Amino acid sequence: MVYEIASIPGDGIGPEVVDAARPVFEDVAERHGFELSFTRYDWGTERHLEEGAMMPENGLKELEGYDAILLGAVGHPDVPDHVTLNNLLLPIRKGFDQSICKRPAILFDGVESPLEGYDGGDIDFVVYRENTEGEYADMGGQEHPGHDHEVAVQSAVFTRTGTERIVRAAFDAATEREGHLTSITKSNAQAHSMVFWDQIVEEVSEEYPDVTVERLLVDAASMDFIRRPEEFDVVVASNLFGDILTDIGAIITGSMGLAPSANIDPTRTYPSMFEPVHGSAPDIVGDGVANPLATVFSGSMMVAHLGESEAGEALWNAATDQLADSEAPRTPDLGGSSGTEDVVEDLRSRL
Ligand code: GGG
Repeated sequence: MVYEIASIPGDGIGPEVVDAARPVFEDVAERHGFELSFTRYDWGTERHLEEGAMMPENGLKELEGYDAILLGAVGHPDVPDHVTLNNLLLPIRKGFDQSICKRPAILFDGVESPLEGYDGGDIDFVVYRENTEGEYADMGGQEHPGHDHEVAVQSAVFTRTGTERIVRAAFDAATEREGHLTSITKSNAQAHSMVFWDQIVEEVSEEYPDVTVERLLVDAASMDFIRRPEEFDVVVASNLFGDILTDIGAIITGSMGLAPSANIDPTRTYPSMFEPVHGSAPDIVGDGVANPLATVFSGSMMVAHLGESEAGEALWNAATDQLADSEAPRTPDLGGSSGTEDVVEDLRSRL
């Protein structure tokens, strides 16, 4: 079996981690009797600076036939972030109906949390982030530039379909994990969209009598991710809240360099996309020290999504074994002094 993967390394450290992780993925595929065939697309801000667009006009059409997409990072100091996000990452998520964003936050054995008293295994939750609407809806506008009455409007969009879809996915995950669900809103202040969200959680919960539901406001949740992270299991949140909370999830579990994510089209009509949670990290570009493990964990989720669950597990275990080994190479974000390639070489020996 050959799986066709579109690789979009993107900006900054994106190419460093995606290109470094690729041989690890190819190795694991070979050992498990399938092939991953990567086609590289040099889309991103360099292209935007040279040609005026992050990707070609027919970019989505080009990607449509792939089995999956592996993305690195977007962002460049010379290009406003709303340009990079709205012209590559978000069109792919929205165009391919990748409505479910799954982001695990796990404190692995051998990794130190900045939170005192937490050891490997103590933190293990997953955030289900709504991924195609909410506060990321491209609706709004600006008027009267340069006048005192200049105005900007940005609307958030919550559809019943979109909200039910993410809430149901989170309930399914809680059922599978035999765990509980925390739903995050700001429904004390946002009396339309977030009260609607609460109402849908309430309705869907009736289909899942075995799942206990906790409701938290996003401000309280931000504190509780720090104060009692071990108590979370499956967390469901809107697009913006999910984005913010998963950065907290990444940092309390040791490093942004370890946090993976999967942008899933649950209908499998389109390719799903896998990407590290971290951005382009301009401060370390070219130093050869970017942590490739978030990309490796994302690749593990990709391979499992393709139906190769044993290979996905093998990748995940190689990375967690490495983290648990105090003699293994570590990049500076984890307190080590090794480079990206050292980590990859060691990882390949563990497959
Ligand atoms: N790894 C993808 C990346 O560069 N993400 C940066 C970012 O700002 N993402 C925002 C989001 O996930 O909504």
